Amino acid sequence: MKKGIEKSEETVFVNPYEAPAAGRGALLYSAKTLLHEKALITGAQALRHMNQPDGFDCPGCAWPEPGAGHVSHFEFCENGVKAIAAETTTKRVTREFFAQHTVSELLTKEGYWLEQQGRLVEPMRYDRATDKYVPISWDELFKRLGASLRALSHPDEAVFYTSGRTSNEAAFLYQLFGRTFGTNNFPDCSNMCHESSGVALNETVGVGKGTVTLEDFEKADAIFVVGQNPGTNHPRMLGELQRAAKRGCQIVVINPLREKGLLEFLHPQDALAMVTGRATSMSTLYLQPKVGGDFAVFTGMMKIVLARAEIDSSLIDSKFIADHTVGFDEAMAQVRATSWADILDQSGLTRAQIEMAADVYLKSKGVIACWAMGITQTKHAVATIQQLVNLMLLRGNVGRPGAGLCPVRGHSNVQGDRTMGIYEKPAPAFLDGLDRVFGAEGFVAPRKNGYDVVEAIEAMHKRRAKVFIAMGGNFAAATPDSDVTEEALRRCTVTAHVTTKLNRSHLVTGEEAYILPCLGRSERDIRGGTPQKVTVEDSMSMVHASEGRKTPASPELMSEPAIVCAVARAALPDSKLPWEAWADDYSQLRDRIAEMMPAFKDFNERIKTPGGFYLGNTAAERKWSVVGGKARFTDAPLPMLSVPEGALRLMTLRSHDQYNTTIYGLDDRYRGVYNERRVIFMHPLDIAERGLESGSRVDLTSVWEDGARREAKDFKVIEYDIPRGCSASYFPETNVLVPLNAFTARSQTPLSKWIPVRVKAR
Ligand SMILES: Nc1nc2c(c(=O)[nH]1)N[C@H]1C(S)=C(S)[C@@H](COP(=O)(O)OP(=O)(O)OC[C@H]3O[C@@H](n4cnc5c(=O)[nH]c(N)nc54)[C@H](O)[C@@H]3O)O[C@H]1N2
Ligand SMILES: Nc1nc2c(c(=O)[nH]1)N[C@H]1C(S)=C(S)[C@@H](COP(=O)(O)OP(=O)(O)OC[C@H]3O[C@@H](n4cnc5c(=O)[nH]c(N)nc54)[C@H](O)[C@@H]3O)O[C@H]1N2
Ligand SMILES: [Mo]
Repeated sequence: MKKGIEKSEETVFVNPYEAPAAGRGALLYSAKTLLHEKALITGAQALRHMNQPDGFDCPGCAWPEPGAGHVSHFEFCENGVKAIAAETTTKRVTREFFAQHTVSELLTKEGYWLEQQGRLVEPMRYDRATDKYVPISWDELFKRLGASLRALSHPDEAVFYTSGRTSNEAAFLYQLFGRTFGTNNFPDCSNMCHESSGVALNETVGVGKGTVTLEDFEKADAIFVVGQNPGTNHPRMLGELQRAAKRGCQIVVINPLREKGLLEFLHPQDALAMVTGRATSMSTLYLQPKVGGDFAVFTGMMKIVLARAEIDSSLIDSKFIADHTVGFDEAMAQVRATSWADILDQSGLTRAQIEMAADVYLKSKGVIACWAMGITQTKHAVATIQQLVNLMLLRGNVGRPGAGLCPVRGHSNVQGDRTMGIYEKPAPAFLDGLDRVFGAEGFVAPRKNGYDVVEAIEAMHKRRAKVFIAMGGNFAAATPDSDVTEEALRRCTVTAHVTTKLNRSHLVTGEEAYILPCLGRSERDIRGGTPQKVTVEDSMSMVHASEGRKTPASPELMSEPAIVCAVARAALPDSKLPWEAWADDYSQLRDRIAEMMPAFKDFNERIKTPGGFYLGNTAAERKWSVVGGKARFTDAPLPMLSVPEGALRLMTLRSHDQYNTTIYGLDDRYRGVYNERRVIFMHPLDIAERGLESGSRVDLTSVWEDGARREAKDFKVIEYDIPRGCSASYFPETNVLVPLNAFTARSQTPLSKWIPVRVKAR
């Protein structure tokens, strides 16, 4: 925030970044990123194939690509470019590199530095005697890993983690292997991400996914963007919001921080706008509740809807409520019983502000509600999402054109991985399907639920789990309570990572540790003499093919599906499943998936359509797969949140230059932060109250009921337009502050957006 900001309760907002979001800045940064990665030629070539019908899927985020009929222009964003530059970099982590650095030495390096070293090129084994990674042949690696798995006294001693970039084919094979081995231990990044959305939506509308498609965005009269920063994290979504804003759709933002991308936007591919510099102003209304205050906001809005409906009963969709839902009376009794005093106290907003949001809601026929981590990682995330569902059901805003629920997913195939069975609590129907299709080959699915992320850490810490295998991701850096998590990994007998680039998790080794380097999305994958495709599913249930064209970073790299098949064969020498055939021809596997899941009927045929095919969504058709066959209103009371005296609510979020734990650069352009990451955004009065000033260096300690000391040192204070009592900082640096036992009720998602912290001058 600029100097001269008024230090009053009524903060005057000054834009930290003068130019509109995206625009020329985005183009300039894209070119700089490619140059920095020394990937200008290869990266630029790869980009030509990204998100094109015969190309590969952008590994950035899960926002859909424009579907069939729309795929004409070059649809990419600055952060997609960064993801591709990172993958197509010409830098390499060679055996010489590992010979020069001990693992202990590499552990002292920042994640940013590790990422900068380039692509991993050959399989490696950790040699404890020299504390170095040394080369190992693929054959020997699979043999050892297989033997370690077979040596376990129970299959549940193995943990199979998945990050969300993994393709449908690799994910399906991975879960089939794990379940053939005998366990449902499939923790995944979803456990830390949209798990709360899955739980909340499954219970209320019977499907754990969003109910809208891109077409609904073209028809909506209002879009609510709650707890989400699309300017950085889903830049292509800004295009949808811009088109919507231009045709008069109302955009309401609910976010404690003023996020640049949600205020105004310049499309980098809009030539006229680029020349004139004329941005689309995005939001009709920008509300800044306290961190964790959303439940109160939705409750207040519902109180207003109910009050107005007493005068004009057409304001609620009584027919929809009667025909399609249960629980309306109880839920509304709860809303009526909640006092305005509590709503205003918990939200930190005025009644007039909540009234404005309710006005937009009531005047709009079709409303879409979008949300992401600003809700899912808060203390009462599941109940809060369900309160939003209540609000939407009141006016029948689920299951009709231009309206619906839109949890905006993170990783590009995180939704597909779940569809493919990467889930520690698989639905019995899914397991029955596996038994039906693979039973003849001796497969029997284990029925006991497995570990999620938090439980997996606990199990490894207590040595109940011993072999940890990761399909991508950066488990050590992405999870809470970093010190505890790292100790848990170190107590394993084996840690093994299928990965493209070096990260901290590879350095936090079990007794034995392996690096299994794999192909990235943009790279050509030839198996059995034929180029192979994989498939992914986006945030709106569109499944499409992805085929890399680039020469692989090294001839030694294996594809993720082939690696899984090889590990499976090594661990299960007697398995009758055709691992070798699947490794060489993914279409044979797709035929089996089609046989198992009706939504994937004619799978191989349908991925030939540009843009792919829609999996369908029961809630979008107003078919409710909930017990009783109706959508459910829920009646949770308003949670009364507070933090100890003097503490601030800390939310940990992403800068513009990072992809989760991968740090591409040190700037957060839209928030006006350059060349540093250890910052904490605070309200001017909270700064003054602590005798600090803008630029002061501080240490952060979290306050949690277990009384353990958790500290993150040396952060710079930045004045920001954020409500009193709230603060923000980047992850993964602040993950040391998130206690392992601090998670959301029912979804067990770590409270990355709800950490009470004390801020002290150094
Ligand atoms: N470039 C880039 N793209 C990404 C990622 C990335 O790291 N970089 N990560 C990917 C992944 S895995 C995911 S899950 C998504 C994440 O996408 P987002 O959910 O947008 O990610 P965050 O940076 O965590 O931002 C959360 C937003 O929630 C707000 N917020 C925090 N607490 C609250 C609250 O209590 N209430 C409300 N209403 N708002 C709150 C914050 O101010 C912030 O604007 O992005 C995906 N895309
Ligand atoms: N405090 C705090 N913690 C958080 C969050 C937060 O907001 N705050 N957000 C949470 C969320 S939403 C998520 S999704 C998780 C993310 O958790 P993860 O998914 O575990 O972490 P990433 O940083 O996305 O993983 C990056 C690594 O994936 C590997 N990789 C990249 N591309 C490929 C590929 O094509 N194949 C393979 N095999 N590997 C690849 C690279 O080694 C890279 O270093 O973090 C969570 N942690
Ligand atoms: Mo995520």
